[in-house]
Amino acid sequence: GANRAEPAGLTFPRNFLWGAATAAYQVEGAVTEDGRGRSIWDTFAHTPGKIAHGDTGDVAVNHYHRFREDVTLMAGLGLPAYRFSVSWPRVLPYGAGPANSRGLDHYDRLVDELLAHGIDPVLTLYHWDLPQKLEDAGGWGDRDTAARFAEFATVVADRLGDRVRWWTTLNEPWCSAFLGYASGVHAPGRTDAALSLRAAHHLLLAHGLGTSALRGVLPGGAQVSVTLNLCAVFPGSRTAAAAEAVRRIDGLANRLFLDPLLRGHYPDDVRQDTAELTDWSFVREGDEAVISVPVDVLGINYYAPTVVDEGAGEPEPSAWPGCANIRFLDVPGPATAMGWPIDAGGLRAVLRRVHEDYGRIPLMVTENGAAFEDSVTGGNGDGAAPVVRDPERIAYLRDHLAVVHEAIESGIDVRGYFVWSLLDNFEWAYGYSKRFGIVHVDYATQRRVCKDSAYWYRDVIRANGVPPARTGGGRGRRGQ
Ligand code: GBH
Repeated sequence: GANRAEPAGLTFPRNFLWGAATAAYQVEGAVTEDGRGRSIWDTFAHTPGKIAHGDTGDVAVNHYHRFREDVTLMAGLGLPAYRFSVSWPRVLPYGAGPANSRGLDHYDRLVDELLAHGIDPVLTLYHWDLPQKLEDAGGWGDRDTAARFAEFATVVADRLGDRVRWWTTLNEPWCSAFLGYASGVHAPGRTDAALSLRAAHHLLLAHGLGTSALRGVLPGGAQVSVTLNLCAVFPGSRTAAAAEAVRRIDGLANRLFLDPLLRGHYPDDVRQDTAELTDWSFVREGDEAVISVPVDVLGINYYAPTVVDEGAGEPEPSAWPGCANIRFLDVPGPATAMGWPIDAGGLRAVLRRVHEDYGRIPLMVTENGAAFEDSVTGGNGDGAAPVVRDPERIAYLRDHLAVVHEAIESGIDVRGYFVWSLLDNFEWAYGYSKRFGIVHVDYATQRRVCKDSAYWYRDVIRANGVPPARTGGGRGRRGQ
């Protein structure tokens, strides 16, 4: 029996899916190889002034060529699942038209390599790299892009559906729509608030058409999902104006996506809030039925809480259409290298909220993690093994996993958890300046070094649970 003086670890359900995540443009590199077309991120990253230090994804961490080494690394960490995304312009270089079999071959090899190591592939179709040709034709502002996405989904499912069980249509359509078309800090860098709302609708339509297309191709048992970056929105004061700010931001960040997906209609208040920007005529009869086609799982990405109040809004162009009188407050206390406050309570709020307001849909935390200023010590031919001490990341992961555990205990159906990210990588507008990996990458040499957090996570997976604070996580020290 357990010694009662010993602090208890947290044990997760059998079959809980542990993994780590990446996305194509952030890790692959090899952007001109094997017939790959250009994506909006190639164009954007090569536009001066868009990315910190002028970084691009041209080489990234060369995962396109190093995937075998990286799968070996995953196997060494005992990862049961790997979440990755497919580059649309590798598969359909011009967004439509004939598929590029050499592009598909890459994912075929990756999937086989994962399966050969007992790792479950968890595939995202769209993690932000729209073929440039489709952007030239109007991008997500154009309704046809949704139909093109369904064709892309069909091509990939035809090729990989016999081996991949977990499918996600879109990663974070909020980011694609509002960072891509409203604030312009992401590709394609448009700054048109009305267009961003059209884009959000066409992304959701793409999800619906894509899900139906997948259902037509995939065998029974396939799990289809969409991943949202849900916002834990808290009021900055106890005023009615703060509550109103919460309603508005919650509307744009969460309900604009959750309601059509899970209830079959857009929220009336969000339509009204944005009525000066658009008449919403881009939503056609039947679209909401297309969007609300059932999914098996809802993916949730969570990093940090948001606190809002009335006040001067974000500088224009803002990612929040119609929110010129809403202020985003700085949250006191510890923060990551992104400046994002650390508060696992936000994850608790998000999981509870979806459970309470949207019913019994199974959930999966498809991204959670933190950037810190990590550095390697040793390993320079001096006989000492290279190490990366990242106790803050271990603490972050432990706190957030404790919340996931608590949620499950309280009856919320959370099926899995993926750390963002397996590897340090191209952090979008921040380039290579921010490191989210549990594995460190030296960009000059492409050498991978597991951070302490990677070993800690390995022990979590092995135990199917979080050890009590202060034990575990030693670099390779615990039994193999
Ligand atoms: C995820 O995006 C991405 O899926 C992943 O590719 C990325 O590398 C990772 O997280 C780390 O960033 O200040 O108004 O923009 C997370 C994107 C960032 C979106 C924080 C919401 C805060 C609101 N999120 N952002 S705002």
